[in-house]
Amino acid sequence: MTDNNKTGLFEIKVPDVGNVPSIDVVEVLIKVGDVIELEQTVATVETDKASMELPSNAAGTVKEVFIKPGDKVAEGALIATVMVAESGQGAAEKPAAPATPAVASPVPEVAVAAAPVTPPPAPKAAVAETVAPISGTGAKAHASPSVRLFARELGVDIGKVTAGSGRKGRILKDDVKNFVKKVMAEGLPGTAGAGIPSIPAVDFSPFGATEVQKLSKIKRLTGQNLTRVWLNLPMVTYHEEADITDMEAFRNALNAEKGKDEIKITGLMFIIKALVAAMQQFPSFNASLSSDGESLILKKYFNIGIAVDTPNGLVVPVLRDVNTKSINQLAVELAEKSAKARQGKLMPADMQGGCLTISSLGGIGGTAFTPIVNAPEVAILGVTRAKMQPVWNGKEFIPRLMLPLDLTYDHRVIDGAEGARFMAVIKQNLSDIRRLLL
Ligand code: CAO
Repeated sequence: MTDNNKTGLFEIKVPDVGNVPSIDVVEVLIKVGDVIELEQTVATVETDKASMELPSNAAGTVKEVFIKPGDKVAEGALIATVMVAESGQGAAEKPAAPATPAVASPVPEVAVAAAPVTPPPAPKAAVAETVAPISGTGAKAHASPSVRLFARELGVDIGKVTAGSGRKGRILKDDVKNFVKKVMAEGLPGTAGAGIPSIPAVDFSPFGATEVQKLSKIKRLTGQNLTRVWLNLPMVTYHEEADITDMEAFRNALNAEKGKDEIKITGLMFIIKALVAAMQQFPSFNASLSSDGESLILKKYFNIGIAVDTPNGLVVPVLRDVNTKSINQLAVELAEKSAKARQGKLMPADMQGGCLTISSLGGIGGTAFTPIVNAPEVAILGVTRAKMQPVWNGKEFIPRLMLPLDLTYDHRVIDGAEGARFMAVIKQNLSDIRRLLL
């Protein structure tokens, strides 16, 4: 720093903001050659407790700028140098004393809306001017910390509010309010739900004849639910195979004992049992994420949803307290519920309270698929068709019946390793069903 009275090169430094080790530079509002005024905001910064505007303690021409957005700085770091003329517009009124950092006090803003440094002209932008297309970049938004805070409180991405009506296009509170009003009334331009671009309508008539078939109510509701889940959950699908040769032999033996009119046992009953035994070992699979995403709600009951294919679409009746029921009971109950489902006679209560869902396509075929979690459940087990395969036992290849399993889980709740361990337990349980007695 030079002369601390009227002229010379002045340094603007990061002030004492309360013994904070690292300060994030959010925005730099000056560039070399700018003529700035005393108290004009030169940068906005954020600490873990507050965001604040740093005012200039000198009026003059910016000579050099030493920080950029994204930098982490400490108290006392040099922000810029300003050349102050002896008199007139560029004269410094409050140069800092040379012995102390040449900074003016920051204006901490947490929840208070501070007035802008210079009074803004009356808002002039029409609402439409403040709404950027969805691809608009938020990084360069020009707004004070209080306005940014206000936008954050409303869940508004400040980058989508452009052409602010303040000085030099600065975004004001009114611009944020107008943006919210506009979005509430019309949605974001060119977007469908969740802010993603909609698929444009296509006229197929130039290509050939078409016929419009209305979707069933179940299909429409299922579609909405699946879309919601797809957009909200980060999902991973993990694939595994279980050797069910011995299980199948036992199942066939049991079915051979059954009378002509008795319900036969399918492999699905063992899969349900194997799944519940694994859920008892891994409580996070028998859980839902709280709506604020901060905690897990662990369930002490074991209800399993079974996806059933019906002429009207997919429905998921729930088998309750599966841990207390025998394989025969489950076979009878599923036969009843899937028959009701196919006749469209399931009541809402039949489909509520599930903890985890199984989607079995094994009766149809397949080698693998990626089912979608039935949120707020945290996972879904997919099953496709078992087939005989040569398996190496250390000495020779032997024919074994292998069942493909697919586990999709909500990665916010389940880690990859946990998912793999969970599947390993299901695999063990199915490969040796005596384990289900343990
Ligand atoms: N591998 C080989 N054969 C299998 C099998 C598998 N994984 N799963 C079932 N089978 C066999 C059964 O043993 C049965 O054989 P038999 O006729 O010789 O006894 C036959 O396939 C038909 O079984 P099923 O489908 O009637 O009975 P299930 O208990 O296995 O399944 C139900 C019941 C309700 C789940 C099933 O009928 C169904 O609707 N599945 C479709 C689910 C669906 O659409 N999921 C997709 C949802 S999108 O995520």
